[in-house]
Amino acid sequence: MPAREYNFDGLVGPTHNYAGLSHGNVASLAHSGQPASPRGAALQGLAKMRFVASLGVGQAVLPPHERPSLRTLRRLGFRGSDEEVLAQAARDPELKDQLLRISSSAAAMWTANAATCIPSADAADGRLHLIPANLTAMFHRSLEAETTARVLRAIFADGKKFEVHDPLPGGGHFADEGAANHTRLFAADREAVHLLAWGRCAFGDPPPGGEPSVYPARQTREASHALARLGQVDGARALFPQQHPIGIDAGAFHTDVLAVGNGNVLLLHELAFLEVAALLDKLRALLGESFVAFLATERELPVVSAVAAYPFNSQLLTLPDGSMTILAPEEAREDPRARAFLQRVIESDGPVKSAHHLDLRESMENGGGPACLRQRIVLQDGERSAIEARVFWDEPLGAELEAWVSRHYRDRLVGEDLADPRLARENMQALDELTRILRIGSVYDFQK
Ligand code: SUG
Repeated sequence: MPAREYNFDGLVGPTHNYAGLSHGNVASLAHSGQPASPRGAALQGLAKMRFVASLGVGQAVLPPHERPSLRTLRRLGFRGSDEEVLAQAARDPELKDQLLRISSSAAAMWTANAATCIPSADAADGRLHLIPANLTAMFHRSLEAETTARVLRAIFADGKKFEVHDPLPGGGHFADEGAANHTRLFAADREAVHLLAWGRCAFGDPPPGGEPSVYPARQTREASHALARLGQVDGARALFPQQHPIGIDAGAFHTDVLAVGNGNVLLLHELAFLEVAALLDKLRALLGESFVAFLATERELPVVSAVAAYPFNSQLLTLPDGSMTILAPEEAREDPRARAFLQRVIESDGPVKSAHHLDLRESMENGGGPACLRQRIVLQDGERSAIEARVFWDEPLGAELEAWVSRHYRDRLVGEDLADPRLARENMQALDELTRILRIGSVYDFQK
C-alpha cells in the first residue's frame, strides 16, 4: 500500500513567551523572562514547513491552542468577566502571576508531544491510531490534551480509517509525553519496530537502573506499555528502553533530545538509553543487517553540548530519491562537537547524505528544536484522501498562514503583556479565523 510520512508541525501560537515553566528543560529555565517574538517564532516555524515541503517531504500543520486558557483559570476558581479573571490571575496573593503564565503558554507548538501515532500498517486492526498525550508531568502542558484530542478528531474524522483515543487516564501514573519518547524504525522486508521509552516506574519497585535524582522523569513505563496496547502493536515488535537517568539529569527531558531515528537509521547519544549495547543488538536482530546506528559517546560529544545544541533533535527525513537528510537547528552547526558528529554521520557510507541547518531560535530558547515541532504521521494514499481539513502544506496555504500571522501576531511579548485582556481578544479573533482557513470547524472553548 503506497504510504507517505507527513510532518504535522505545530503553528506557534500568538502568546509564545519565555515563562520558565519547565523544570528539567535547561533552555526554558535559562531564558525565563526574556522578551519573545511570537510573530518571529511563528514565521520561523512556517519557514521550516516550507523548507521541508520543498525537499519533497510530506508537510502539514496543526493549529495553536486557545491561550490564555480562561477555562483553566475559571476551573481554578477565578470568577467574573474575562477581564476580571485575567486581572485576578495576574495578582494572585500566593502564586503571583504563575497561573497566568501557565494558562498562557504556547507550548502546544511542540507537536511531537501532542500524541503518539501508530500507522495503520503496524496496528492489528489496520487502522491508524493516535493517542493524544496527557502531558501530566508539567501543569502548563497538561492543559493541551483536551484541545489536542478535539483537533485530531476534527482532522482524522473518518472512524473507519482512524482511531483518535482518549488521552491516558489518571494523574502521574500514566504520565505520557507523546511521540517525543517514541521512535519507529523499519527496514526493507521487515515489519516496523517501535521504541517506546520511559523514565520512571509508577507501580512496583524502582527500575534496577535507578531513576533521575535532579530533574523529573516525565514518562512512566506503564504509560509506554499502554500506548503499545492501544496502538495494537505486535508485542514482538515493541521495545521499552529506559531513558538513561544521567541523561535526564543532564537535561534530556525527552528521548528526542538525545536520539532520532528514521527507517533503518538511529542516531543516539550513549546517555539516551540505559543498556544501549543490548538495545542495539536487539534492534539489529529485529531489523536485520541493514540497520545502522550512529552512537555518540560522551567523549565524542559531551551530553552538555548535545543538550545545548540539539543535534539529535533534528528531523531525519527520507527524500524522494530514497536518501536521507538531517534538518538540524543552527545551534548544532555553531557547536563544534555537535557539528563534527553530524559530519561523521554524513561522511559515513550510510543512507544519510546531507544536512541542513535552520534558524529556530525562538523555539529553541524554550527547549524545542526541529524534531519537537513536528508530529510524524504515516498516511496511506486512501487515508490521506479521507482527510478533508485543509492542513496539508501547499504554497497558497503557506502564504495565507504567513499573512495571517503577520496580521494578528505581536512582534514582542513580555510577561506583563499576558495580563492584557486585549491580547486574549486578539487571539480569539485570530484563532477563529484560523479554523476557517484550515477548515477544522469549532475546536476552541470560545467557539462553543
Ligand atoms: O515541554 N518547553 C517544552 C519543550 C518541549 C520540547 N519537545 C520535545 N522535546 N519533543 C517542554 O518543556 C517551555 C515553556 C516556557 O518555559 O515558557 C516548554 O514548555
